[in-house]
Amino acid sequence: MLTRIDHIGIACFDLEKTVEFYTSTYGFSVFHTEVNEEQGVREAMLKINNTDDGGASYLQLLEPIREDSTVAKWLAKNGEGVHHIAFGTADVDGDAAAIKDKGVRVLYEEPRHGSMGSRITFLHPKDCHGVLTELVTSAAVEAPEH
Ligand code: V0V
Ligand code: CO
Repeated sequence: MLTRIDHIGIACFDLEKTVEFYTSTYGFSVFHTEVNEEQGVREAMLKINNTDDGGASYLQLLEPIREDSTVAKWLAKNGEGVHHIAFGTADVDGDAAAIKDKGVRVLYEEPRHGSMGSRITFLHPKDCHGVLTELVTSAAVEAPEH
């Protein structure tokens, strides 16, 4: 079950400048930074609020680290802006399978490594009314048996 907005992914050309905007304009602070080699990004997570299921909601600021990364490709086409939304779930495997059964393309066979040790997968934007959609189980959650 999808229980919260985990994060909104925002693609940018310059991570430091974009972090500076979000911290100085709104007063958000950087909770975590990370390089994800597999996804071809470096990122800053700005925590917006805690949630009642023990998780939290973040802004995820993303800068590509390679020209062939999906975010670099998207930036070249669209410029900076909202790149994806991510829903939090205690069971990314189960929810991805159930959503796949409804005819939505799930991009990975198995969830991959995401921010802060989370497990993530993506749904194809063309099957989601133009929105690249990510499903996230945070590292703190024990995966249920399947
Ligand atoms: C592409 N399209 C999008 C889109 N990216 N539409 C909405 N939002 C996006 N972000 C559209 C694009 O305009 C095309 O539409 C069509 O999909 C095919 O796009 P493409 O440019 O030809 O690119 P593809 O097909 O090579 O790649 C698109 C997909 C790719 C979605 C398959 O971006 C992907 O695998 N994304 C998942 C991984 C990812 O994005 N990682 C970065 C975040 P038209 O022009 O044909 O109409 S990493 C992250 O979030 C982490 C680590 C985390 O949260 O922990
Ligand atoms: Co994300």
